[in-house]
Amino acid sequence: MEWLTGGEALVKALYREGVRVVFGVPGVQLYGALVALRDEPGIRFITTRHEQATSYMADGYARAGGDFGTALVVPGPGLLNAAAGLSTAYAASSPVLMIAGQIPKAGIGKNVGMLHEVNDQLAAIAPVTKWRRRVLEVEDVPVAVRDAVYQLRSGRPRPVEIELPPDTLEGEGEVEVVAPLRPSRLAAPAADVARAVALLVAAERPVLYAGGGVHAAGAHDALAAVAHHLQAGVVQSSEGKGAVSDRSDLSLGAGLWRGSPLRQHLDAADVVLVVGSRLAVASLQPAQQVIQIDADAEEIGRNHARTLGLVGDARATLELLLDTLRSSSPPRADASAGRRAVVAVAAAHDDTEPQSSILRSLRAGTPDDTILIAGMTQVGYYSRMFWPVYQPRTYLTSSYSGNLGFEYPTALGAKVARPDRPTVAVVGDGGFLYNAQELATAVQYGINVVAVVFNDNAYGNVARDLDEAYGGSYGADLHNPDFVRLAEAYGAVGMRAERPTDVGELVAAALDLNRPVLVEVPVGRMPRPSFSPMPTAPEKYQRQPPSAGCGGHSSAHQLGPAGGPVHHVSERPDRPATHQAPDA
Ligand SMILES: Cc1ncc(C[n+]2csc(CCOP(=O)(O)OP(=O)(O)O)c2C)c(N)n1
Ligand SMILES: [Mg+2]
Repeated sequence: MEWLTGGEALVKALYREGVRVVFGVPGVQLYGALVALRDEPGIRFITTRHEQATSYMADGYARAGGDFGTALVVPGPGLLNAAAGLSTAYAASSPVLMIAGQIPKAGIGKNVGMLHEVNDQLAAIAPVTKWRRRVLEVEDVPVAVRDAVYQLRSGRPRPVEIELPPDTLEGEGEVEVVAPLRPSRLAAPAADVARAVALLVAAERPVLYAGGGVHAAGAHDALAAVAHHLQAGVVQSSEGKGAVSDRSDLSLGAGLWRGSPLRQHLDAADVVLVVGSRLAVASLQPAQQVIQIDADAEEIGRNHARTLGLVGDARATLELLLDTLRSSSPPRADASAGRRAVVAVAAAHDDTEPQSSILRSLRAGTPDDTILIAGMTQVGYYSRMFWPVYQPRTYLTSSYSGNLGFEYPTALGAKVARPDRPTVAVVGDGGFLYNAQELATAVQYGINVVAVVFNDNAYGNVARDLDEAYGGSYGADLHNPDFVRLAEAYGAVGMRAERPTDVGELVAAALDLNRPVLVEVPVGRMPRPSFSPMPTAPEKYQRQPPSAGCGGHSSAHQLGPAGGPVHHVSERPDRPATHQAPDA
């Protein structure tokens, strides 16, 4: 037992749980925590310029680094400012510990109008957190931290929040800084695994489908071993990219747009082993047998009826499945030639310009272990299909949350977690100005991210949709600063590409500088890739027929999971077009 303030108890508990970095914006309700952080040399506090960046950075830190990320914000508007990042972390199943202030204890729930009061802020953030707790007594602080971290490390990783009033943070008491709980990451029940193995052994054309849960569980090696034993290729969702290296012949890539070679290959499967994905966009056929490994029992069968659920940790479950598989059947004969053929035919569709050449240039200019933040911009959307990923946790999206603006701060958080890895944010002019002020944070703390800003002076995606489908753009033109001078004004390095395809060379040079760099790439409007369906406007707005080369997609408003112009949507009328978010 120690005699501590609530703030000291908080910081000691955080340290004991392994927290070494906190992203935050201070304020009066947080002074008790802030001074305790000041006096704890083992934790780095990174002050951002807007609360939005605290949660985005914590998310990037978590997903790139593999441990949870921690943020600290004032109550009310501070927490609400940070909610967009929680939304992304929630969608991407990313473990973020949000620590929020509160108004003084006596005022909570009275709605009298105290500074930063948002009455019932627990309810305000409930939809973007998996667990929340208000802590009122100093003595309860360490247990709250322990329980919050237990939530982050057990089951499905998603954001959690604890909130503490200023009088709790500044009050004193006898406190025990309790030991962390180490949740055991259990495999699914052996009987279920045995049933799954029987299905897989009997399968004629098994395919694996990897989602973000593979990264969350660190299930990469077990996944590859199962795929190898079965000689089954691994299809990846955007979140699952990197589950298997795209240098491996086991990877079939992520190009699941309608009619794609990969889609045909997946359609031909009789059994699909799904790991850590809710199958929001896979659109499997009703007759296909799915085996779904997921830490979250609620995800089992959510998007596909014929599902055998294996509820458990993906890594532990795949390891058990592998053992059972190896003892029930010999490895299958090499089928790599067939997989290579699928990949080759898919690669031939990588032909939309300038996106294709830009991505090739960028990939050539970035080492294999580069972390790419795939932004809500044309090149970002295109990367979901065609950016090869070679290492786990090196490709981050905003998942189905689809947040514009997440790109740069998420990249900064990733770089804080992995300073050894080149980190590149692919972002549009629109998205960059959501968080351009974090250039100051990058310079202040030496977070050497390269932001590649594709500048078309527009919310280009919106402009194109409205022009092509709704009879004319509106509200999508942007006036921008001089990006090179903007970067320089912050003390970062600014570069401008003469031609879009110079981007790879510039980024390589930028990475060599090992400084915060902004590379502006002036671009024009980019064509809609053939795999990306056009939204269908009400008839009265369709003054012109959809322009040619748009893939001929029709009917329903077919949109992607992450809010980009998307991909892998239902291609048959008999399949419901669910989980589709707007293009823009
Ligand atoms: C938080 C949020 N607000 C709005 C949108 C809608 N939206 C999607 S793409 C887009 C335009 C993006 O513009 P930019 O970053 O310049 O990329 P571009 O489409 O021009 O390549 C908008 C406004 C969104 N996805 N997220
Ligand atoms: Mg733009």
